Amino acid sequence: MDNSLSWFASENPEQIQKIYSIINHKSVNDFYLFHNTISTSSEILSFLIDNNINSNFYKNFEVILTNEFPHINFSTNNIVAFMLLYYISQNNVSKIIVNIPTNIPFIVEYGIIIFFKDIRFFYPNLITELYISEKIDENYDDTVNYTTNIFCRNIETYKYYVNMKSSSSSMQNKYKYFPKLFYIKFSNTHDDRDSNSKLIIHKYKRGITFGTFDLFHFGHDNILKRCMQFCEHLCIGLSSDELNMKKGKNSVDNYEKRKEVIEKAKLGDEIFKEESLEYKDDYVLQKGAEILMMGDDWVGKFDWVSCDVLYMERTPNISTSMLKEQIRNK
Ligand code: C2G
Repeated sequence: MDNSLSWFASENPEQIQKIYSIINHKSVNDFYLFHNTISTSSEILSFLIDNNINSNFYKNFEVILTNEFPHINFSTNNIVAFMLLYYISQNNVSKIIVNIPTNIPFIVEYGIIIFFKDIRFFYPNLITELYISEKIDENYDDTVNYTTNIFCRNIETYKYYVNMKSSSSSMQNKYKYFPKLFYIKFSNTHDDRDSNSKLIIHKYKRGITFGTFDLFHFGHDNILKRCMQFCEHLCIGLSSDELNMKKGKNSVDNYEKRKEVIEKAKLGDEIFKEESLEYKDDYVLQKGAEILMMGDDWVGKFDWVSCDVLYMERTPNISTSMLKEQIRNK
């Protein structure tokens, strides 16, 4: 994640300065001019040369233009996107994070996300992430097709996108590549109290997750692997047989068996016994966890703990109860 470029984030002022200086390069004004006056790619090239625009830029444009990609519409925004693409190629950027805090001017909010399409075309593996507090303006709905991850800062927005995702198959492929969705609740224990400006830029050192993990299935495997992507050291609170009884979830496999399966699969770094749902914060503090991660069947339920909390989508079409049912019907 070290090459990540954080847009509007305060963590890496040097990178941000660099991007701003590219975008604010004086030639941007010239590009505005030619957007109105020039239409073909050869004219654009000669315009760039005539105006003695930084040769580094047009060298890069040349590659793009000689291939004559038909989908490119040379709007002002695309020219700025080219600059961004140039920056990405020169700096080996692997991820772009766009933060859309609330209460900032419309144009600044949305300026960058419309570039995601171009970025996806030239760098299909580059990760694009959006942090949002409310739903994206409908004019930019298309952006979801080119975003890898959406981090919602509140449950309402998260639920809005979950619904949109589940209905997207009936929307004539309008949203072909729907992003992965997260609800992130940043804790207020950080020095910086404005959660609007917080982003996940680096892996957390220590993370924690909880579960029964009975009749271990690929939904479990999937969530534990995703948890591991967010932290360097993952503690797994495996619910005790007694707690399962209390939850009315008598497990098929006992604690030792469930623990052994996770260990053998080499998922996580340590497993401990979860004795009560109410002790969440004690476990968080005991284990020094900076982030608690859960599937979204628990969305919003653990917002009260003293570390950041991340909820992610459950894997569809698989559950322990489904497997229990299948065993029963055999
Ligand atoms: N999970 C998932 N996809 C599935 C099934 C489960 O992502 N198809 C996730 C759940 O959201 C949860 C984790 O896998 O984060 C473990 O799920 P369970 O074993 O069902 O755990 P649960 O009984 O919900 O216990 O203190 C919290 C509890 O101990 C959680």
